[in-house]
Amino acid sequence: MANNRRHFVIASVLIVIFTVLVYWLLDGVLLKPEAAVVQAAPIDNLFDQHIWLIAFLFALVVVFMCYALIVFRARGDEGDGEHMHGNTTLEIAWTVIPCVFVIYFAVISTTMLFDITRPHPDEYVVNAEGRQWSWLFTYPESGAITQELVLPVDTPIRIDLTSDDVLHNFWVPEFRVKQDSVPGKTTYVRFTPNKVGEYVLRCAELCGLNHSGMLAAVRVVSRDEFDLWNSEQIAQIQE
Ligand SMILES: [Cu+2]
Repeated sequence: MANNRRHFVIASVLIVIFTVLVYWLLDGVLLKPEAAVVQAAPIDNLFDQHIWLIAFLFALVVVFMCYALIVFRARGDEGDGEHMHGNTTLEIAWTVIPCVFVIYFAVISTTMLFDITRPHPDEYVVNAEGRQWSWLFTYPESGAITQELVLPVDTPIRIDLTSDDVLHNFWVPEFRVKQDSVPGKTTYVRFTPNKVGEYVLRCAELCGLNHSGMLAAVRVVSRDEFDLWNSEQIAQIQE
């Protein structure tokens, strides 16, 4: 019995060490692009919690397996080991513990989804139409039509998405959020850019031959620069 406890203590310590190591490796490999919207913080936090859980589950399986293979290997004895039938405590544990994790992640994911998709009273609206294989942006406020998406920083944005043909998907990796554009209906994606910069909008729904080339420039600019750009667009329309 004391020996069993010793094996569990050693395996548990190894699991903790291995979990931290796997998390560190995954965190280094899965480099997220820089975050450029307010909504990125809770999304990245959720990613992070998932990566911890993935690292722990991987460590749990691999450490127990390797430990058993090495420590309990048969030394010259090739007969079957002792058979074990049913263990109620173990079965309850491996049912309840994963359930708790699933419920926990369901609750925090749903809460976050409601939180980041909630309408904002002062949101600035831009229409984006996806078509094989380009994007077209319309600014309802000014009537401007562009191929580049220009947005003011620190302003809640709502993009109303439509499609001219097949399914497309609005995705700027730095903005984290993602939304399909669906023929025949309007879908919405909301975010608040908080970093001035140049980004690339990529279609993230396989939409045909040139899907990978379905890109558009996204420019997040200061409020003043946006107002200037906006008045230039209005002047062009009036010409
Ligand atoms: Cu596509």
